[in-house]
Amino acid sequence: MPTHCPYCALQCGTRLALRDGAVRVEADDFPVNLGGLCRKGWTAAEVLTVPDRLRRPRIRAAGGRQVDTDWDTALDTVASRLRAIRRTHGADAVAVLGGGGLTNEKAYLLGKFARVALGTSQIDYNGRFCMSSAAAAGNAAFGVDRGLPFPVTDLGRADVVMLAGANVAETMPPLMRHLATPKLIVIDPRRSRTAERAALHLQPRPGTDLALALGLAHIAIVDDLTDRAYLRARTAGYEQFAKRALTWWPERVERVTGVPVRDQRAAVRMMRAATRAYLLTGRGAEQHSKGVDTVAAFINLALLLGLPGREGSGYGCLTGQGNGQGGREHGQKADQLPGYRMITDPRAREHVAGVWGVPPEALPGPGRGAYELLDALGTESGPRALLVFGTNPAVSAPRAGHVADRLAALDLLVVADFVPSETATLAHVVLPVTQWAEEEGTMTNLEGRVLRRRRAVAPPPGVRSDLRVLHDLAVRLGEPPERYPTDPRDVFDELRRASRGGRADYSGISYERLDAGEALHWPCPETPGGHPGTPRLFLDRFTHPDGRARFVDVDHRPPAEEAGGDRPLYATTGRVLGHYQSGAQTRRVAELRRSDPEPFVEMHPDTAAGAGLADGDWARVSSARGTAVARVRVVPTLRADTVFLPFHFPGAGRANLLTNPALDPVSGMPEFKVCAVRVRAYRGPT
Ligand SMILES: Nc1nc2c(c(=O)[nH]1)N[C@H]1C(S)=C(S)[C@@H](COP(=O)(O)OP(=O)(O)OC[C@H]3O[C@@H](n4cnc5c(=O)[nH]c(N)nc54)[C@H](O)[C@@H]3O)O[C@H]1N2
Ligand SMILES: Nc1nc2c(c(=O)[nH]1)N[C@H]1C(S)=C(S)[C@@H](COP(=O)(O)OP(=O)(O)OC[C@H]3O[C@@H](n4cnc5c(=O)[nH]c(N)nc54)[C@H](O)[C@@H]3O)O[C@H]1N2
Ligand code: SF4
Ligand SMILES: [Mo]
Repeated sequence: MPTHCPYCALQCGTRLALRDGAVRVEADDFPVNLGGLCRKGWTAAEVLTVPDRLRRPRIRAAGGRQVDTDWDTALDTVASRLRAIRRTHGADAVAVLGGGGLTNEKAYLLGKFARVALGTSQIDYNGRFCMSSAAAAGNAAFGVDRGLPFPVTDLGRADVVMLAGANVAETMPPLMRHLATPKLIVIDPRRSRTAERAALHLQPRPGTDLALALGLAHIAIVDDLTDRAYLRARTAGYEQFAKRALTWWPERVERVTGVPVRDQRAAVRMMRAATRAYLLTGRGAEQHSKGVDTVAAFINLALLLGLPGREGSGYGCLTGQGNGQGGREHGQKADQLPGYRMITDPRAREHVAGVWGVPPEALPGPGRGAYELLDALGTESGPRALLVFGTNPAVSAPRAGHVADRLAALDLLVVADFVPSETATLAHVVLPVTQWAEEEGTMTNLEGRVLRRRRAVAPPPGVRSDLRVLHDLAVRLGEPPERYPTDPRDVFDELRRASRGGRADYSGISYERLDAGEALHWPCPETPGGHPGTPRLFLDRFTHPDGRARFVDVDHRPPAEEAGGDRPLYATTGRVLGHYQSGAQTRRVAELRRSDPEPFVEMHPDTAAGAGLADGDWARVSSARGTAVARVRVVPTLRADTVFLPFHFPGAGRANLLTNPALDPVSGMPEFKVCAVRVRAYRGPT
């Protein structure tokens, strides 16, 4: 059975075989993975049958313990409490948090359920923590937000690829097959596994990429390395940005970032000398309180070099979650309706309300971004109830200790999941759902290509699909049953209509076409002959009405928190190969648990010695928010002013006990990638 890996946005092609009643994952020769998989993909089937798989709904009993219950009791309880909360506090007292791992169908129905069945404006999703900065910058520069506006197979023919804050050797290992030939320029404060493969590694202080990108732009302009014909023909706003870039001369940039002038020059020259070059950003550059401006500065650099919209070259952002791309198009984002329409646009409201069979005025307006939503839970003016589908914020949200307190302050927390995640264990009601290999649907990968997820095995008795859960709840809230279809194909057909004419137009895509093996990238409008989809955007024009890409005038600013005084170090956070996100899934897989069993903190030998620590010791890492306990890994190639913690571990090992919820003013992205900390030896129990 051909399908795709349940985890990241690469959506590697897999085949599921049944052997002795158990599902085995085999690699498929799909273009993005070329027969390769990472160890998370190989072991993904184990999550289907983990011993603590949720198989029955649970409800919190007197005394606080969760006990098994039946579906009717669970759903009746949720519906009656939601009705009561709504009656007393209004519709916005009920909130919804979705996820970028949900299929397109689930993301779509969740948005509709929130806006119509609950009538709430308070819905957002974990993509706020992931893609939101790149999305905002992409929209501003190009007029549309599709992570990669070209297929990943194009990368293999490049001469040079610059990766700003992306560690693809660990986060998308099979992508490295496409990066074997190009020379790599990697921008990362750590000598990551990707940086080890680079021809040139720039190692900035965390939180200074914006200055670095401005500095590289400065060199391109002053050394006459820009593509003037391209700038004239295809861009707008160059003059103003050029004035800004001129204030970021190389020595100033070296002082702010720590990147030597000669490396800055080498990077620009390598990019300019290439016939085919790509610039890609990852979360390292994006997860900052200035993430949008940082991505805009990198896009400006790409425009100076004439890369976007040119055959064989380009700019792209590496989308992270399995359906991180589709998840941001179908209306689970606070300000969005399906088809990547804006909820404040009267024409968009009219179109979508028409598909949903409700008057446009019945649709609520925009709600809060994910962190603001979590921060408001249980407060005077905030939501009293939260429904969670496909995210584990007790581990993955910034300032996680505070977020756990907010979750605990709710009158009602409902979590739909297939494992007892750290958030599910806090819930009043837990609803057990199906997972990838047990269900049908579609996902949109990092290239904007729509893929089919296929059912290979029957789900365990007693679990329901997310679509069914939404249907069952909506009906109990008084909605007509046919408004919430439970067959993914029916939901997709409605999604096609809702997206028609929007920026992310799926109306020409069907299960039949996908099942026939067609490679369909959105936009794919419905046309008489069958639109072929759009693997490469921007070759003729950008999506702005005048067809031009925009330079956005941005300036550097320091991170929200600088190291100094009794917190002399920068902490940054990210991923390791063996675990996925909050770890709710991968920490349950024996092989992955063995390879990465416990929280750790990477630090330079001098930093460790200064704190009286040696490799293998336990350390307390403390920020203004809290303290995380992690085992020391001494890494001589790391900057001495920086420590790194993966965020995959629960409890006292949560990196997010430290992180700063300073938000980007445009995207609402928190500053996951830099905060000030101190490190001390830990001598307590582990
Ligand atoms: N193994 C694994 N793979 C995954 C995931 C996972 O959890 N585990 N998650 C998926 C998801 S949702 C996402 S979003 C992607 C993320 O994929 P990536 O963006 O590649 O992942 P990160 O490890 O968060 O960050 C990348 C690098 O940024 C560096 N960095 C930290 N601070 C800075 C900075 O200030 N500037 C720069 N330039 N770099 C900095 C880190 O050292 C790190 O090596 O991965 C996807 N793939
Ligand atoms: N410090 C720090 N924190 C970070 C980041 C960082 O780099 N540093 N990165 C951020 C990023 S980029 C991301 S994407 C987030 C991710 O963080 P989370 O949103 O917490 O991601 P997951 O661990 O994938 O959580 C998904 C949960 O939903 C469940 N689930 C999976 N599929 C489904 C489904 O189809 N239906 C339902 N109902 N449940 C499902 C899983 O079992 C799991 O419990 O973390 C963010 N947090
Ligand atoms: S790279 Fe991503 S999609 Fe591919 S096997 Fe690994 S986790 Fe799955
Ligand atoms: Mo992500």
